[in-house]
Amino acid sequence: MHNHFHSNPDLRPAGERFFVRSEAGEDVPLRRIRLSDTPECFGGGRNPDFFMTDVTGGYGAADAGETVELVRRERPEPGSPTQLAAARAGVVTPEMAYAAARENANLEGFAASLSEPGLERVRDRLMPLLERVEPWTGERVRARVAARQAVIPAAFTHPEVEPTVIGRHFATKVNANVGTSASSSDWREEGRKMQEALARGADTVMDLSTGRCIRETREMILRGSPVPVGTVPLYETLERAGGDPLALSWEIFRDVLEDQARAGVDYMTIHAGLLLPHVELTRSRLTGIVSRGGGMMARWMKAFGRENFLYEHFDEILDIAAHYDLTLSLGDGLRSGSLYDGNDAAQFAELRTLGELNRRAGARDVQVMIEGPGHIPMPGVELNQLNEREWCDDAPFYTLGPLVSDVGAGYDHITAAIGGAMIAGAGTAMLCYVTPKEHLGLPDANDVREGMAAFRIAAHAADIARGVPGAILRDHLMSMARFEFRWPDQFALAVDPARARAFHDETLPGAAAQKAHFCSMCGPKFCPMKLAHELFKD
Ligand code: IRN
Ligand code: FE2
Repeated sequence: MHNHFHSNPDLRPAGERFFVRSEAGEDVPLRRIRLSDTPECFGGGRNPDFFMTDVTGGYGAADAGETVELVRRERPEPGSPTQLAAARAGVVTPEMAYAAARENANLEGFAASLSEPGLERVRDRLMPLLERVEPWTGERVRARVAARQAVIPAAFTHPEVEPTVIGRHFATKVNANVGTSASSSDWREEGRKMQEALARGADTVMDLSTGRCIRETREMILRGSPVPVGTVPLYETLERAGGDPLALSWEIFRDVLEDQARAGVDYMTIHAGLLLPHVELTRSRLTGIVSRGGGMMARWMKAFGRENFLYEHFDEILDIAAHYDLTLSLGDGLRSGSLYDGNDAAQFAELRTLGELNRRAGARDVQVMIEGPGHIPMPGVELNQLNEREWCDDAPFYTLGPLVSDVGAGYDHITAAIGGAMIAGAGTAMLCYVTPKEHLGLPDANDVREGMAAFRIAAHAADIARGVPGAILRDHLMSMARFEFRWPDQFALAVDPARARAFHDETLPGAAAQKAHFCSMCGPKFCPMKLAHELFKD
């Protein structure tokens, strides 16, 4: 099968493509945003270039309508040492070097740009922020991977992948889910959603297809995604079992696992921590089991009175994971689906089991992330991160929100981004986005855009809380642009530049408005920023 991905100028992030060289000699894409000069009336002077991670692969560089084929890089043979095995042996892999260069994106070139002439005013303000910063190196990434505090999901079978590192010491990552359901009509639409997610900065994508054409959809996403791709293999297992949870079996699951790993999937959600005794704990819940994978496993276990076959065969799962360097994302089949059920006995019993499975995976050099909730009232959010760190030995935590209220229907990207910002501020490594369609229907491309914006904001707020080097620079540059009425710079630095520009131009269109010292919120006479400039004039 051949895929044709066309680049779309509407889906191009701000700035221009810029490459840095990793320690291993690979070109790592960043985006460079050039800012305009400060107007003379505000003292004049230049402004530094700003750099950002670029996850758009071939799409971000190609001309409009051009067909894009992703770069395919050399990958180690299946059976080679995993990233974890290499890290433990003291080897800095090209993937670690690549990921380090990406983590330095905000800082790359910034100091150099700041030291150019004409930047004195900006330099006085921002240089102190760069003084204590220690850039990432391949070696520093290696140490975190070896300590199992970070993972680099990059299967040996996925040549298109541009490696990234996930862990609480690094910038908070955001995953976007795409994929068909039985009620969606066109699986090719998922390719468009993937591009939308990348344009808005998705660090990984998961293909959660459950509808027809599961394999075609996955193949399209794998060959078109420059970021790590995740799946939930239980979904295809159910499809192969004819849609009947009672027909699920270890044998079918194992075949799906092999097939998906061979196809290039970088990480997989494995619902192995939900045990038979845990199922009983959900009887008194308000919303039972809301995980799709968890729900089918529980149905199978209860019907046969048998233990979870993913738990029973976990060692065999580890064999396959070690062979392909498949990162396991240990699933939270018992995450809470309502505030009422938040942090209950079932949820935490499963989390303790995930800790045990994490240790077993570590003994086999298999990389692990731990999945987390769910719906949790605000005062209970942080406890999840604290328990995870203690019970799962500081393995990267990957959460779905959590949603801090159950009444957000139509706006659940907001309830989830609130909890996401809180938990990532406390150390969660990756947030699974939630779209406005959550609980209501399958998201379309516009929902992907909204969900990504909400979660990029949550992740960024958390990065500032965690003191991720350079994260706050973008805010300071934005504020300078705002105070100096540099409208195009404000658009370029915004989370969704096209949205910012469109909203501004809606009421004040035209070239003159791009320089006006006010917007339509207050008008020319009432703008407080304009007045503030006059405050210290004499
Ligand atoms: C993330 C954290 N907890 C759950 N997730 C995501 O939810 C997971 O990565 C995957 O995208 C989806 C799995 O859902 P079920 O099968 O557990 O509902
Ligand atoms: Fe929910």
